Amino acid sequence: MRLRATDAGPGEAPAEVLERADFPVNRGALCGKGRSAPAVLAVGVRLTGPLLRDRPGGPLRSAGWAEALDRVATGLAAVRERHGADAVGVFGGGGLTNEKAYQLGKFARVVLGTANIDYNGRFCMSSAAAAHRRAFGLDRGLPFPLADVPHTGCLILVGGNPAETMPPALRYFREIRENGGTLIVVDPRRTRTAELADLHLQPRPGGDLALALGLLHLVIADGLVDEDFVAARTTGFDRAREAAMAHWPDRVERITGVPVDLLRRTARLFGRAATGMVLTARGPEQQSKGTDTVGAWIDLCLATGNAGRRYAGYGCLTGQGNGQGGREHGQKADQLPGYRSIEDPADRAHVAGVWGVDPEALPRSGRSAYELLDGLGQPGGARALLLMGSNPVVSAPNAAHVTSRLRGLDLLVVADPVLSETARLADVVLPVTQWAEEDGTTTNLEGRVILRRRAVNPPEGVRSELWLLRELAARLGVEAGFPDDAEQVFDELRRASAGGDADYAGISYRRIAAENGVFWPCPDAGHPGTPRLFLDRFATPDGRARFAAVTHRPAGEEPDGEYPLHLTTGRVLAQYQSGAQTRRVAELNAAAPGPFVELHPRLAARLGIADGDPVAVVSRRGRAVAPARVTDTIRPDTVFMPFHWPGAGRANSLTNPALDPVSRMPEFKTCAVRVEPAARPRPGQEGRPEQEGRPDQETRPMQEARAGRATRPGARRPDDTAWAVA
Ligand SMILES: Nc1nc2c(c(=O)[nH]1)N[C@H]1C(S)=C(S)[C@@H](COP(=O)(O)OP(=O)(O)OC[C@H]3O[C@@H](n4cnc5c(=O)[nH]c(N)nc54)[C@H](O)[C@@H]3O)O[C@H]1N2
Ligand SMILES: Nc1nc2c(c(=O)[nH]1)N[C@H]1C(S)=C(S)[C@@H](COP(=O)(O)OP(=O)(O)OC[C@H]3O[C@@H](n4cnc5c(=O)[nH]c(N)nc54)[C@H](O)[C@@H]3O)O[C@H]1N2
Ligand SMILES: [Mo]
Repeated sequence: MRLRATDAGPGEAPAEVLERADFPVNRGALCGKGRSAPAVLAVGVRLTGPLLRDRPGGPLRSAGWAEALDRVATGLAAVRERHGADAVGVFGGGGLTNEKAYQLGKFARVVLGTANIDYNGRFCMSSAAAAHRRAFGLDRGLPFPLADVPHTGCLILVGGNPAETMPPALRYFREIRENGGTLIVVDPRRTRTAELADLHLQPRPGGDLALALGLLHLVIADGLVDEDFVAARTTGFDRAREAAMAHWPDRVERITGVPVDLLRRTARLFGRAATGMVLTARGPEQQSKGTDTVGAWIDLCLATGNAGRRYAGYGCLTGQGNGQGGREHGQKADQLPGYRSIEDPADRAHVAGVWGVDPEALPRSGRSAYELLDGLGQPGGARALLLMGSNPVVSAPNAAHVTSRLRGLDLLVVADPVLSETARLADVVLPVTQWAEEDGTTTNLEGRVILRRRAVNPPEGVRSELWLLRELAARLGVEAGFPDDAEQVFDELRRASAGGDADYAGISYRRIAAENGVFWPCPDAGHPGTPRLFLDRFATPDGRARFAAVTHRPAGEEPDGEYPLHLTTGRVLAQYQSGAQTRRVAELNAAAPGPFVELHPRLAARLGIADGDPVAVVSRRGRAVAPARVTDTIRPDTVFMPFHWPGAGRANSLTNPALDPVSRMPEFKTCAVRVEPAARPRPGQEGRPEQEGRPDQETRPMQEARAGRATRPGARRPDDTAWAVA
């Protein structure tokens, strides 16, 4: 994709997007959010200067950069002084470039000296990452290029809906069938992706672990195990076989709701295919057993010899713009750059050497994302938070609780291009540049490092994160080591990652530009990069892949008499994540104006609910109200809500923060709820974002943003804005 700068008036897109047919990953195709992306760069919806609050509960007012940064630096220093370094928390985002993620991690460890840094990627791919490392000794989303996908004989896509979440990649899934292969989709909903499949397995939310074990059971029973592969390239099969034996087909049908006949057909199609792939996305991963679930699907691949060879293997579909790179360079509590471990003495020494600090001075591993948020303002928890690239008021599990924790902080600092729901709660808001306005690299799900060059000028008054980290470091007494030039940061990142799992040492801006991206590991300038991993050996000490050998267990919360239904959550095509940006784009809002609750016609009839009626979804943590969308594409025992909206229809008012013991991933994909008819919220009353903030928070920049939105040509106000939060 390329951007062309245009002359833009207030509230207009400052650029247009040009598609690039020669780019190998998407072959030039973009989805609607990509094409409309310039609109979120538009001046009218952007913050154009820092905001700060003079007293708790007071209004946000405009401030200059020097005043805002002084306030942040003194505030952070005061908290550190009184409560210790770990009382300053940092929360990053998988949308940040590699350079920003790296610099934020370094800032936390070197300038603040805190162990408590984590990021929203914990809510995203952490279970797949943990399972990858456990099985293969290395975590890269795909061990092969995406372009290999159409050539596999049988693909099982578990809990992913690329038709809505990754449209540019959808053609690869279609091509499997055009090439004579089989596509099998596992999803409690018959999604647009499931419509494309040869087989659709529709398990209960949380059933994926049992399902994978049931398939492994059948593969073994049918004699479809690749004994040579298992003997030569794996360890631990005996225990995995034993675990699978306890998951016979009838039992798995009872747990998952998937008929035995479909289980058999799936096991045979996969086990007999010349090559097979399993790809997971958030469906099976965002569970309190996500790591084991992914492990069980990897076991199915290993048993059938589908790993470490061409057109076969396990992979995870990425989430955010820099979902892969964002988890490699030190935003994660337990990680240092290059995917090094913060607990490993040699790793600590290497990174401390690059940073010019004493290894002893580096903090240890801190709290994971939800635990960090849950502890805010509590004894032993952080009392100040620096937040960059996430909007947890909308996107964190158990969001009402998280919001009250954010309110209890001594100091909340939010860096964001727009006034998100979380920024509204902040004591200081720092307006920052975003993708098209700055140089930087990202790493895609294939491990391909990609360069984005600055294409347009940022609005007046906006600064880059690299700049503001440099300014804050200086105010906190660290003058060197925080350049604001992205390429300089990248060159340091290369050194910090050298010899690590995600080794970028041989990758330079020049090479990335010349080669359409470079795949890590790439240890030196002469190395070609590594598009396909594990062809000769896995990245474990003995070179063999490890079976997980796990057994089924229930979700953190299963339906019962009081809360008889499963709630699952996810995405729609036209909105992105917490919606902080896409809800500000008229074209996208017209396509997806507000939250809804999908429910099956049988369930709707039983509850006396018609399509479009307001319904309340109630869990042990809260209540959400949104219109019913009655559809037979969902299981009758399950309801679905997208999570893109704050206010009355916020799905995360309901979700369960039960955490996976390994990855610390919360259980976004299943909790127990009941559904009941509800009163329609009065227009303008419910679902408005102000509900999240203090009443006096309508700032001038916000009023301008609203005005800009309302008057933008083509801005259509959908009838049911009461639900939405345009
Ligand atoms: N339009 C759009 N695209 C996006 C995003 C966005 O917000 N909007 N976000 C990006 C990000 S960060 C991410 S992480 C990806 C996510 O991409 P996906 O993982 O494809 O998205 P989700 O909608 O969260 O979940 C996928 C599917 O999992 C199913 N599911 C729910 N519960 C279960 C379960 O228990 N088992 C199984 N097998 N399936 C289940 C849901 O019905 C849903 O269809 O999308 C990226 N792309
Ligand atoms: N119920 C439920 N909840 C979920 C999920 C689910 O499936 N169900 N999925 C989870 C997943 S996979 C994810 S990834 C999270 C995502 O949810 P969030 O972590 O909230 O991510 P975004 O909505 O992308 O928020 C990014 C914020 O950063 C800002 N931003 C964008 N670019 C930049 C930048 O360069 N710098 C800075 N400082 N800010 C920037 C945006 O304006 C926005 O306010 O949600 C999680 N929450
Ligand atoms: Mo994500």
